[in-house]
Amino acid sequence: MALPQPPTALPQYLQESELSQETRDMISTLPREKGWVANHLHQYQGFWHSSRQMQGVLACQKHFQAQDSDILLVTTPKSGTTWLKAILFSLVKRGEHYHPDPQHHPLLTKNPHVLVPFLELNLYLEKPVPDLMTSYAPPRLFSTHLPLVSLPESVKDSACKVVYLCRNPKDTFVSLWHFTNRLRPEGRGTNPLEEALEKFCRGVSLYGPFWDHVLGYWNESLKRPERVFFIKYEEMKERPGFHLRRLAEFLGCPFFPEEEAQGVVDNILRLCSFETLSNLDVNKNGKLSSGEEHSAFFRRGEAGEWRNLLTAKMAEQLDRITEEKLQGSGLKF
Ligand code: PAP
Repeated sequence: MALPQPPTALPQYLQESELSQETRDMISTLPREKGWVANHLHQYQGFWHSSRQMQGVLACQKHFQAQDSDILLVTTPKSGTTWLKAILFSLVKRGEHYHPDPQHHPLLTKNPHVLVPFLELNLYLEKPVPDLMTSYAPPRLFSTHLPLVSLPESVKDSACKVVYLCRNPKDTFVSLWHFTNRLRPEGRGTNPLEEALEKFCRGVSLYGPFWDHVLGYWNESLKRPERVFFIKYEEMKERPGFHLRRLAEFLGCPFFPEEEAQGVVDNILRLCSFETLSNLDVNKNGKLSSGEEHSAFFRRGEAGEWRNLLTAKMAEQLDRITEEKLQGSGLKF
C-alpha cells in the first residue's frame, strides 16, 4: 500500500500565510488581478505587487533609514539586476575585496543577490526591522525594484546615490516570461504567452507598468543627474568599459591610473560576465533563502533575444506602446 506523501512544501516566494494583519488589511483595499506566478497581484501606488512582496514594501517604506553614503541599485525586473549587482559590488568594494587576491573574491562563492540584497524582497520581508547598521559597512549597497513614487521617504530626503537599470521592453518581457515559468508551482505548466503579453501591455506585471517605472527614473535622472545614474542593459552590453568608468566617477570612486595600468576594469568585467558567473558552482546549484534557484537568474544574457520568441505582431504591439508612452520624453529603446 502506498503511504500518503507529505504535501510538497511551497517555496517561500509563493507562501502567503505569514502576512501580518496590517498587510492583509491594506491588501484587501487594493485593486487585484490574477498573478503570473503567485495567486494575485495588487495595485499599490499605481504599480503591481504580489501579496508577499507587499509585506516587504510596506515595512521598508516605514522603517528604512537611508544614509548619505548608501548606494541603491534600482531596476525593472529582468533588466540585468544580477549583473549590475555583481558589477557594483566589485566596483565599490574593490579596495577591500578585489585587490590583491581576486582568487578569493566573494562573488566566486556567493550569488550577487546575497551580496547586494533587495530591500523589499529580502531584508524587510525577512524581518520588519532588520539591523542594517551593524551588518553592512558603508558604503552600503542595497537594491530594489520599487518605482520612484514608492521609494522610502528617507531615500528621497538623503543624498544617497541611485543607479537605475532598465532594458528594452521586448527583451524584458521575454526574460520575465521565461523566469516566471521557472517559478510557477509544479504542474501549472507555462504561462500562455499571449495572456502574459496582454497583461504586460496593460501594465499588470511585477512592478509594472514597465513604461511608468522607467519614465519615473528617467525624468528624475534628468532633473538630478548627480543623484540618479540611468543606464540601459543594451548600453552596458555594447560599451561595458566606458560605462563602468562612468559609473565609478558617478559613485565617487574613479579608477586610479595604477588600476587602469593593472587592467582592473577588464578584470571586473570578466569576473561579472555571464560566462564567468553562470558557470560558478554557487550559481549553478544554490538557492536564495526565498527559494528561487540561483540558476534561474542566468538564462541567455543577450540583447535582442526576443526575436526567438515573439511574433512580428507581438513585437509591433510592444513597439507601438513604447512609442506612445515614451513620446516626448527623449528616451528611446
Ligand atoms: P531580477 O530582476 O529578477 O533580479 P535580472 O538579473 O534582472 O533578474 O534578470 C536576469 C536577466 O539578466 C537574464 O536575462 P535573459 O533572460 O534575457 O537571459 C539573465 O540571463 C541576465 N543576466 C544575468 N547575469 C548576467 C550577466 N552577468 N551579464 C549579462 N546578462 C546577465
